[in-house]
Amino acid sequence: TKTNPVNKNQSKPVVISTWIHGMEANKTAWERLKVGDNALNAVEAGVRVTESDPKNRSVGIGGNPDAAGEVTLDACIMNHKSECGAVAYLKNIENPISVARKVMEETPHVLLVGQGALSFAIEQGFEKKDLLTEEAKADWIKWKESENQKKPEINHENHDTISMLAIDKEGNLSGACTTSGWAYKLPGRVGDSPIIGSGLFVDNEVGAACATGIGEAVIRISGSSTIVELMRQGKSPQEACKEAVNRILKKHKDHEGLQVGFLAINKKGEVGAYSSYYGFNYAY
Ligand code: SD4
Repeated sequence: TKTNPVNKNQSKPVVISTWIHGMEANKTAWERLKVGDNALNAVEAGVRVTESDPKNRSVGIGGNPDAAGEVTLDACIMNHKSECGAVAYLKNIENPISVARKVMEETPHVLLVGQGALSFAIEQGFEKKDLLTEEAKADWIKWKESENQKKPEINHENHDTISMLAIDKEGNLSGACTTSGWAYKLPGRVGDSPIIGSGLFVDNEVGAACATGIGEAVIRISGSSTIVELMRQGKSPQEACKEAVNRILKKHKDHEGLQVGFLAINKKGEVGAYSSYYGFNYAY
């Protein structure tokens, strides 16, 4: 869209998130925001809803596994003070976003991965769980037996990370991003979603942005921080998202299956979104 109709009556607080599952997640975030809770608590509570939904096949429990049949999760969170935390290649924990928040609040680090992230989560009291549901396992077995087994599955419909941005009553911004990543990815692969600046970026002076889609493409232009910088230079959230998508398209010869989508919000609570494929939607 050229002009975003939701901006006409923009006011604070506001919460936006990627895809249709964002409706349920936003509801929970909104419960917090409307009573004056801060944006950080809102985005964490919001995306936890999607992580804990076993029917969602690309986030948290029930997420699609990697090529070896293991569910490995990536997530990050960032607040209005530019504090951030992230986990990558995390197994057996239903709500990686809350582990990411603990990394931010309880350690001097930003990103913990793999076994270290899991040990940290357990130390922090998170419960170990089997994340591979029967449905996800059955589909993985089908994929393994299929002819295109060798290449990871590219399909713009199977990318549905939840990324969420919020501005609270005080005008402070926060964001969260969480995913099981690219279905049947190579074991060890990490995408954009836990990478601060790629899957998510917040600068409380300017705005915030987040991504969904093929992480490799988002990382190549440092997607979310690029959008925030474009807004700093005066672009609207919508214009900034569009420029980021166009930059990605320019850098790839083959656009087949190249789904990337961005959301952005500025300090006024104006929002924007843009994607390389039709059919991208978000919840406001
Ligand atoms: C990734 N960006 O791991 C994630 C996948 C995704 O919607 O966004 N799915 O590359």
